[in-house]
Amino acid sequence: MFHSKFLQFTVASCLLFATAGAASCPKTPDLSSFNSSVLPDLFTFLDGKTKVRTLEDWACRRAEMSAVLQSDELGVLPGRPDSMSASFSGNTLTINVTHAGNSITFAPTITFPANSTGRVPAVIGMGGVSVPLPEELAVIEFNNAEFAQQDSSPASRGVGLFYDLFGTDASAGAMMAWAWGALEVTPAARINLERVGVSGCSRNGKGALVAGAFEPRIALTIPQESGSGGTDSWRISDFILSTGILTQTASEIVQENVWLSSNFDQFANSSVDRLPFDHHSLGALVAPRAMFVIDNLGYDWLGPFSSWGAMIAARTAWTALGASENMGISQAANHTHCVFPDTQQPELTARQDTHVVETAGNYTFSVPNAQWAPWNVPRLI
Ligand code: MCU
Repeated sequence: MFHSKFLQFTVASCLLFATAGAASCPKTPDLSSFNSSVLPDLFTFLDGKTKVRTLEDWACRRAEMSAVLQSDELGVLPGRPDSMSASFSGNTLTINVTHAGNSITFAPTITFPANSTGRVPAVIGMGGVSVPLPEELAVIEFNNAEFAQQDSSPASRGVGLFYDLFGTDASAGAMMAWAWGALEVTPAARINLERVGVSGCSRNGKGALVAGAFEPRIALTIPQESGSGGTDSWRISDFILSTGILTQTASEIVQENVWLSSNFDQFANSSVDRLPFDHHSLGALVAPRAMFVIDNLGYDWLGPFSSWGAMIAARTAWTALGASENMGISQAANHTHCVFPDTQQPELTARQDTHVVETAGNYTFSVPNAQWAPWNVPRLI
């Protein structure tokens, strides 16, 4: 049953974190010799010495992480297009976008709740939604693969509507392209823009996380079984593989698909320790907005232990911001990939109701926080 707290976290209070006063932020140094075998400290700037102590510091640190994630891994998120128009007919929202002389049209479907009137909260389905949703929500089906193809690497590189608009040499990998497109959808009539969530599973769960991380208008992010390139840590996944458990790593993922910018290849093909971030940093960009991470313990390839380590580390951002109740992680026992199990329903419902879930399910690994995230968590005010 739907309760009003679902997606109640309004975006207005998050805008502080969306932009940082670059002038007063510590300068990011040359990072060409950066190397860290543990997850980089969320609360120390990349100059290696300046600590994050205040909310203003966090806005700067958040901007720093966003910048390096874009430059080294995901590619650049473009700004708003030159012009855009949208019309809604039947269940179809037709969006025309023009930028730098290029035009595209795409047409997500929006299913409104029966008999709904006025503005309603919505969830953007990144390639569809595979978690049960309260019936009071509208569902926006975003065809992410049309926006940026994800069939194979390198053939899918630069293919799709995003690249028709911004050029085939745009640095954005497919996930960043989806993040851009997903939010062009939300001006739709009758959507309550302060109550928009995003969800997707597996490869589309990776995309849901990136959209939630980079779009401050998203109030609730639900990455489901997103694995490597999603909620997993590059470093922890490499470690797991080194123990003989077949887990997807950075060096494999860049061969498989084009979810990431080609700028990432240099790190994936040498050492992920050179990355001045990991996916706890990506997760932390969502804070303090709501996030519910859903994992499946049944597939080593998806690295659920890596996800747990990264997301527990990411969660320190919510703790520092006094919003830990907005971030939950749930790992269920083995079940078919992307088939949401009944066992997680109470947690999802609780999440939807109150944003409070943190459950390890049948998890058997210990969480080596001290090893991977050896930092103190400040309380930022
Ligand atoms: C979990 O996401 C991916 C995974 O990264 C790929 O290696 C695998 O091939 O496909 C997964 C997926 O999207 O399954 C639907």
